[in-house]
Amino acid sequence: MPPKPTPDYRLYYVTGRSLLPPPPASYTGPEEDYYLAHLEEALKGGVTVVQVREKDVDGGEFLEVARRTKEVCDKYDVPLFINDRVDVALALKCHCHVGQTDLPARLVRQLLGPDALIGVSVNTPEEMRVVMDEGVADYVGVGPCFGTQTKKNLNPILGPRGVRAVLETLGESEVKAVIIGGITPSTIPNVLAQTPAPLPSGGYRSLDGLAVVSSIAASTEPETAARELREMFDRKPAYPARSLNSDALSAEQVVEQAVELLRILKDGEKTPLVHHITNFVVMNDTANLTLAFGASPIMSASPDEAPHLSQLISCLLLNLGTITEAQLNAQKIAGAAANRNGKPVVFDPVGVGATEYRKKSASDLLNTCHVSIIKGNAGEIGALSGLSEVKARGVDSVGKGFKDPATVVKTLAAREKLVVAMSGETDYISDGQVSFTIKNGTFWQEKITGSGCMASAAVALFAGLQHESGPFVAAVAGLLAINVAAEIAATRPEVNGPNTFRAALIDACYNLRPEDVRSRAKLQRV
Ligand code: 3NM
Ligand code: MG
Repeated sequence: MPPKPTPDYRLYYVTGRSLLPPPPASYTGPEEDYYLAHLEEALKGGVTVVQVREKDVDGGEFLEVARRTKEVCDKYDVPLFINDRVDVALALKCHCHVGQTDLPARLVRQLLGPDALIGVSVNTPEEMRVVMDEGVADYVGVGPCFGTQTKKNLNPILGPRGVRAVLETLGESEVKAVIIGGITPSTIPNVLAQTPAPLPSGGYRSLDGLAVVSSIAASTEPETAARELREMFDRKPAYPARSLNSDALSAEQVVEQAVELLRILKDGEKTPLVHHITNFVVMNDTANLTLAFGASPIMSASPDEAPHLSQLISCLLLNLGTITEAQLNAQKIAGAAANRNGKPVVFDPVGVGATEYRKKSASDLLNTCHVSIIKGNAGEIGALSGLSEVKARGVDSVGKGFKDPATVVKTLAAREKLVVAMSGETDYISDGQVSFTIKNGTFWQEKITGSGCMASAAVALFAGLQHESGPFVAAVAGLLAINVAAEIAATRPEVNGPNTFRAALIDACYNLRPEDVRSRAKLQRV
């Protein structure tokens, strides 16, 4: 065997002969060889690694398929792995991939020697830890990320955030990692946005490649399919998801940018259309508030119109307040469509700490779509962070808050690669690099229901401006606007209880001037 290569794992094609389409009219060779022609097209399109995976054939046929596959791969100088069958790998001097229930990697290494590449499937951080301790594998296949029809006896589905937990364990190890299970052009953007794991050093551990079966095997145009997958992987976004232009930005500069966003709204230069899929408690207030600021609300919870709507809207707001299975489904469809159409998604995980069901729903949602801004109270942000310092009661958080709130929001923002805004007496906002506080607002906001949801609606409409200043400034602008409006409303002579305050708040949003925000903003960098 030649010395061990250092492959490029960017596009890892696992073959699946049973998924091949019928040969096209232009193909004139023997039907049983169409597999090889199809493979060659995929290699032309940019496949960088191949694995022969044959689950239902005897050794003789496996050997023959693998031998002919190797001839094609050699022509393109692409390494070939044999799934499971160490004997076939040995006979053909190929590399080998084993699952958790196949021969142990250590034995495979003994059999194949030091120059073979060995890959192992992992499904959990614990399995990842074992692979690292053994020190035998060159790469791991992490999955299944999503549900797939391609494999029987599938392990639990990880979602991109479960894959990220495995990458976190992998850390700065030299073992490479590819993701597998339901990887298609529509899932890749989310996978690339969600999987990189923050490292203690400040960087990120990202995937080394995408592994697919059906996205190539079932394609009638394997070259085009492979090219698209490769291009999508190569275009992977930078981390953290950019928000601030410079981390030297001062509070004064951020306030000026927020003031400018409010001016754009108030001058009617832009009228963002915000799609709310929200709870029935706050729906009327948040719709009125959106309108009062100069934006337009659309309150649709229909999964059927969400894909079409997502072409028209400026921002999608998802709120967990009175979530049901049907609404969660609509939110997932709308979220994925918003990602595809490049529309920002704002998520308010209302009451996520209160029940297991809400926790699972939030996790489901964050695994299905990439969110730009999470806006929650201390209990909600704590629950998403996996902390129990602040408890939730119903949808309210109880207790004094975190010892170090700025670090909690910053850590969550860095992990999820988005902007986190935590509302409370003091608001905390972070993009994962820097954190700011806002100390505006009035005690009346705690006396009405849905003031947190109203703050999220404000954040969403500013995010809907899709201004070049980015999601961090949008989150700050939304929170400043609602809190300054609330302060002004509290000074109104007619306010003598929660209900008059609620009405005065909508009026104050309607009458809010950019200079009110400039003169009253209490924004600080922490
Ligand atoms: N291994 P598709 S999932 C071969 O989780 C395989 O280890 C998996 O097929 C794992 O790209 C899988 O068609 C099938 O979804 C992936
Ligand atoms: Mg196996």
